[in-house]
Amino acid sequence: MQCPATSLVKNNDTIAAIATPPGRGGIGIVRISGTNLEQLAQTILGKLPDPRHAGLFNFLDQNNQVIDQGIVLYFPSPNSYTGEDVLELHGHGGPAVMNLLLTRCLQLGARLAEPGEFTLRAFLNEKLDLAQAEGVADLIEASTANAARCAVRSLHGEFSSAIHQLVSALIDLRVLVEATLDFPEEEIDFLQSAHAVEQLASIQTKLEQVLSASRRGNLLQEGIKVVLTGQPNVGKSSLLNRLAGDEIAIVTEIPGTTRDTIRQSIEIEGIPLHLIDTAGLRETSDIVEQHGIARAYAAIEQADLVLLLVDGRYGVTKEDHSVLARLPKELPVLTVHNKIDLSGQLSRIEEDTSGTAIYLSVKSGEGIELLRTVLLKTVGWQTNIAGEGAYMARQRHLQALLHAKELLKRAETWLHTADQLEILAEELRLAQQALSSITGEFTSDDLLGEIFSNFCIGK
Ligand SMILES: Nc1nc2c(ncn2[C@@H]2O[C@H](COP(=O)(O)OP(=O)(O)OP(=O)(O)O)[C@@H](O)[C@H]2O)c(=O)[nH]1
Ligand SMILES: [Mg+2]
Repeated sequence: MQCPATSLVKNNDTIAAIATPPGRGGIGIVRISGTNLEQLAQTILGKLPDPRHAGLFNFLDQNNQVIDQGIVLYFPSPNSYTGEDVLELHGHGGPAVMNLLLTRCLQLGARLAEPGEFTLRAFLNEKLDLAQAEGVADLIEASTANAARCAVRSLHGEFSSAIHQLVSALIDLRVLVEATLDFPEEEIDFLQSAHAVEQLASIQTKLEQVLSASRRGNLLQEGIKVVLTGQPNVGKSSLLNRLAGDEIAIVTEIPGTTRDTIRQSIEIEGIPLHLIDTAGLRETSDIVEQHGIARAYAAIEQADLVLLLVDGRYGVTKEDHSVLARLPKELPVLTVHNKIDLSGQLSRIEEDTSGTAIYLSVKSGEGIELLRTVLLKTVGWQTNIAGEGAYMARQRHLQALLHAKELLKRAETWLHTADQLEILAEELRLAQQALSSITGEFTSDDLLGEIFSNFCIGK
């Protein structure tokens, strides 16, 4: 659901929502935010609660009948989550009582909050920057302990502060370059004596560190798509089942068993891997199988990593070579020599110029642990540092960081030649803008709408 564009404008009407999940629970919370909640609080509670003190109150309907009794927290502006007055009514967590409470708030002039609208207000009132606001949503969404730790780091502003440090170093360099523009005769000396080249190199090194921490965090959040491909009957579906620990795909000794793509998500050390089993690749006149093979190639187009399975008894055949030739050039490929129980080989990893090969038996399980380790290594996950220091970066953050990296690379060329200083100044300005988009200083309303509409209601 998309946030209406109007809610991106700083609104000060009163919003209310049930902040706890639907269903029954010990406690349910109705949360209200607005510029002046005194009247509403007094009407529902009979008196104004003390700020930031838990108090026991009756929650009253329009006839002064008690809807529920519970704890109330009142945070007057500006010391609240949204920066406005915030009132939390902690009642009993049943759908009927929660709806009665919410309806009462709406009768008193509140409007139902849009998804993420409380956090949007916090952002617009500068309680949080955009990366922190995204950290809130990512923390709620986190499905592993590692992901939760990363998200909380973003929420506490560690990611934002790394970005701010980069931006501030970049501003220093920009000031220098812009000043040099005013004295063109002395430009080389001026930049040299101010160590401009060193300043830029140090920014690039820091950016590289942030990028690497962000990539690791992004892996934790989004995981990677791994496509299993190869000739029919080599054991692709068997491997999917083995890694998933369940009989997901049909396995038979008949070549051409799998027709459709079969998707299953698993986790290795908290990293989500989205496995996609596909139809065996071969020349065929069977129309259903042809469709399956087309889907297999379509899945490969979307893959982050391909496992090319081969029968260990025959190794990489000329058919496999023609499959390899069709794969996108940049796509990492692991060759898996399966069925070593039949070929009599030992489980092992071999690395050469053509890439990494792993020998295993899906049937006996020998070499499967090795495969798990290699999978993590291939996606850049360093087990020893795991989630330490990783930032819960989203795709848009990675793109902004990569864009800034490219602009700085271009700036480097101009700086070394001390030529075309106007262009250099412009590259630096754009790099700063790219970085600032992460924390929300340069962000379009459309993007804000998209980000906040993906929150749950009540947050
Ligand atoms: N001996 C042995 N047999 C295996 C091994 N892995 C899979 N098989 C057998 O090989 C046959 C084919 O396995 P599948 O997993 O269906 O192969 P596939 O690559 O998915 O085949 P298609 O779906 O036809 O493309 C089955 O009979 C499996 O039991 C293995 O490591 N050792
Ligand atoms: Mg199969």
